[in-house]
Amino acid sequence: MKERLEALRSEALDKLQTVADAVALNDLRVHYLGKKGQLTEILRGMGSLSAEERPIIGQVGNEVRAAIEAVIAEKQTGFEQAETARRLQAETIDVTLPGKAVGAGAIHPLNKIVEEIEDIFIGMGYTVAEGPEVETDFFNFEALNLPKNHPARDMQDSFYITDEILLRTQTSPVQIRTMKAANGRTPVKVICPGKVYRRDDDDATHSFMFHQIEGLVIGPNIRMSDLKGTLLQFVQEMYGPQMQIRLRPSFFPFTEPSAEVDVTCAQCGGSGCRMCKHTGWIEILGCGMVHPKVLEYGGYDPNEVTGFAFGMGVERIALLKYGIDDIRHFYANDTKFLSQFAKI
Ligand code: 2NL
Repeated sequence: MKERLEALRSEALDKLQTVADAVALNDLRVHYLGKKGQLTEILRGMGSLSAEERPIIGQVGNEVRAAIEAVIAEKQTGFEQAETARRLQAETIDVTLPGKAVGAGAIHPLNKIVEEIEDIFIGMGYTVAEGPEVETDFFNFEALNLPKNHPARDMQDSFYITDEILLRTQTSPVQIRTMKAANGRTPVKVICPGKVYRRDDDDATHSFMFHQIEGLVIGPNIRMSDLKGTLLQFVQEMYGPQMQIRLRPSFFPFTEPSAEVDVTCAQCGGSGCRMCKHTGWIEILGCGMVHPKVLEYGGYDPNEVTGFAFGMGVERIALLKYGIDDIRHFYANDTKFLSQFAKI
């Protein structure tokens, strides 16, 4: 029996020398030392030994088990260290590699212009007001001195939802709402940015939806010179202190008198170029003194208070500022186009 035990030891130690991995190692452990393994199998024959032989064989059995276990433990440690080394190698992070850039979004160029304009007027004490894009005929036309069948309504073909409800064609209805909410109190100093809608065929300079910013000031003794000074301040903050403005007479049903405002051509500084058609001036907005009827619709007595108002198209300002040739770029959601303005 002793010979069988020693033969088992040398066979087990031989096999263990060439074991390839932890799985094979465990198979060998079960094969030699497991409950139904070779060692147990041999020792089961101890019952037939004499009382003198039994402890001797028992001791040899223990030595064989200890020898096999020792090599298994040694191999096990070896496999574990090799695995740790493999993982350390495989999972190495090169901390010197540049990080992956996160594709951060950016503010849309139109919204950026709106925010710049808002900031300038907030600096002059204005508040910003917003209102519904779906408006009633009253706020969009009637209260702006454009009664039904007024020929000026032809100027702006509109998207009607019912006879009385339409998509707003300017942001002026927000200003009428602001006047009514003020309940006759002065001063009112408000700017109203937002989307407006007109039934135009889209082309490089027209869109059925575009953005407008209108401004309104109401108070005792508000004069045209206040309007002119305010617009000059705005233009010089927006485009630079060297810029000048000029007012040309115009007509809007909701202002009297009315004017169109030109600003020094930024391209040529006023000397004349292709962009300003050799006039040195670029038109940027329309304005005027609020019509007495509009003051009345807003809840004011035109004998007590006066006011000025102005309106500008945001797309036009953006096209001029960035030298863009087609308004449709603003609505295409092309990130290659939009990302150009992320850092400006
Ligand atoms: C333009 C011209 C303008 C106004 C808008 C206005 C609003 C009220 C009363 C009187 Cl509540 N006027 N708005 C006045 C003059 C011109 O817009 O060319 N916009 C793109």
